[in-house]
Amino acid sequence: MSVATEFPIPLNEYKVVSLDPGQSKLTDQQREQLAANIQLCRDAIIFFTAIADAKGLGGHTGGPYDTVPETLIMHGFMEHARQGGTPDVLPVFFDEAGHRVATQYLMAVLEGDMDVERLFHYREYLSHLPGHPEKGFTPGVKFSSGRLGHMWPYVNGVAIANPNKVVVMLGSDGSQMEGNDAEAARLAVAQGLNVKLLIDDNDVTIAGHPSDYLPGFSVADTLKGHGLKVDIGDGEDLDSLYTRMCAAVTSDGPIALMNRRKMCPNIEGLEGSAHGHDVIKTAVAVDYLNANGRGEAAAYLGTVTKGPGGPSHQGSDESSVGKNRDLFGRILNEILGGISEADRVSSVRVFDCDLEGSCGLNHVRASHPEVFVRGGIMERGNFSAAAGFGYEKGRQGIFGTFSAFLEMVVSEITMARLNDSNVLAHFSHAGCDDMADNTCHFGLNNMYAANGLPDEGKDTTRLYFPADQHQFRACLTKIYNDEGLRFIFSTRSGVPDLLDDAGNRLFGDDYEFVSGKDDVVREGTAGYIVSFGETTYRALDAVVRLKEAGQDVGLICKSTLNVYDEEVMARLAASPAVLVAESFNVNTGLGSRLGTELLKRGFKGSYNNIGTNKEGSGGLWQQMGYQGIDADGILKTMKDLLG
Ligand SMILES: Cc1ncc(C[n+]2csc(CCOP(=O)(O)OP(=O)(O)O)c2C)c(N)n1
Repeated sequence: MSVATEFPIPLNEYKVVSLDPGQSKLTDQQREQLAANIQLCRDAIIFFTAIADAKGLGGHTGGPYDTVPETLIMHGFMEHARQGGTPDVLPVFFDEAGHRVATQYLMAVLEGDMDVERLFHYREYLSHLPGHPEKGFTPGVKFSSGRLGHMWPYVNGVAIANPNKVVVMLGSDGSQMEGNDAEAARLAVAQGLNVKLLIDDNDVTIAGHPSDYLPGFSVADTLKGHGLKVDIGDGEDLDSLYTRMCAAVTSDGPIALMNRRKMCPNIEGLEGSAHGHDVIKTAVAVDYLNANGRGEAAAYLGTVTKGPGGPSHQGSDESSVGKNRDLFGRILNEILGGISEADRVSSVRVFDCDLEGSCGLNHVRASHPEVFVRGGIMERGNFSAAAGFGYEKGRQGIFGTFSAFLEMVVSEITMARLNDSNVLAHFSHAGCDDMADNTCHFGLNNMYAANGLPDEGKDTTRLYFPADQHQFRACLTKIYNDEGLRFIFSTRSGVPDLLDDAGNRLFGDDYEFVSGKDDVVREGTAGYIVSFGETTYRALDAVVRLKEAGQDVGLICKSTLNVYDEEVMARLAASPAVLVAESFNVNTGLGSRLGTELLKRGFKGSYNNIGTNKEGSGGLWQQMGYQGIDADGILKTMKDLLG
């Protein structure tokens, strides 16, 4: 059986249609082949993204499905250029919405850079098909993308470097909310760059429809305001899409084609729905594939089972797992519920950046819409708005997004601090645990939030990364009323309850969180591991096993990351060995600082710090082991340290 026929969508039937943009009308034959290609590719995207759903790996279907027509027309223009036709088109499908990575994997197969079988393994551990495109990591993938608003400015530079080529970028209405895109528009216009934007204007992002939550916002009018040429049309009308794309590619200078369509056109149950943004549910995909004559693909989906679960751990209760990122919103609701409505409205605003449910803010939107701001995908502006709301004593802005995007607001944090603002910021998806989205979505540099000057103790900025749901609750409740900038971190993954030596909850009902105080999880004479967040229960498993093997290693849970608990520091400074185990960047995390602080306090022992140290592996819980920061990795490093 040939390679192509083993994949149940016959991608070997794809025939690239060489398209001369100088001919602005499709011939009947071109139209027929193009339409067949579009259907084939859309079916393939449905199929292989649904495999990831069946395996529990998440992903995105609607975005790449939507943009197939413009992608394949571009493919035709690129083919024409490849055969020596004009204009010359850079053969890269730059995409500012990196979650639409399925497009890149599909095109890599159609271009012959990747075997079609690889598509069975989208987002799987070690498959090299991560949730966002990573240059050089996947055969045929020519750029990295995944943080919205980061690609157009970059593409401008590519266009400046390639003055004789047309450079194309797939755009999205979500990505266009980011301020970077406004900056990029101005540069593209001022420099007359030959950049062509194909914007999927489907009125859908994660949290809903931009026309509902950002009324007044129009991508087309925004871009026109920057002086950009804009052409609005129906993305599903193949003839007019083709004619508009020909005009764009054959005229000089920048232009944005607004390709309007409902999300997931012709997918029953998803068309026009915000759920179309996510991975298609296997059952919906089965119905779609059957309805489109792809019975074999539908049948295959029925055979796919969930991927393997992770290892078990000693020292924690895996029957009681807390999802702290979700709990954030639930606990916040409890706190808000205890404040009178008038005080709530005058003293609190909660700013979402389109990730609502991912950071628990959906609960606040449901219960307290009076203080909820649906901010759109505008982290920098929303963080500053939260800080501005918390400009006066007695008021605070609450903010939520993924930890990866903390890197975007570092400068805003500085200005918020210099304005004595009160902000409570929740950055979920810290570290790398459970992150098939892979490297660009890892939350590694969270310590950048502690970017102030000590100034004789005046800086009240605090960073917190609680280790289980009970510590998270105690922490959030306690710090809610504090002043200044407070950052609280959680992971995508759930975390089990930590247990003491006797098997009782470590953070029991009587536990009181004290900012800046570390918790001694286990005492040890041979050395200590210092950990926090989701790495703590893994470190505890290592400690239990080390003790069993006769090495009396202790464990410190350091949930306040940027304040040193002098009692614990004295204990560590007197210890023969200290290992920091964390999922932050090994170069910028707690471990990169704690050694220095220990030396200042007379530490003479052995020291090491482990954390995320290489680009991701795809998959879920496997990411931690890949980085050497699962229980086995921590155990091995501690053993080596003890000698
Ligand atoms: C800087 C940044 N903020 C937030 C996200 C999380 N995120 C991923 S996709 C998405 C919504 C994107 O909407 P759109 O680009 O219109 O894509 P579509 O829903 O059409 O697939 C968000 C908020 C991100 N990837 N990057």
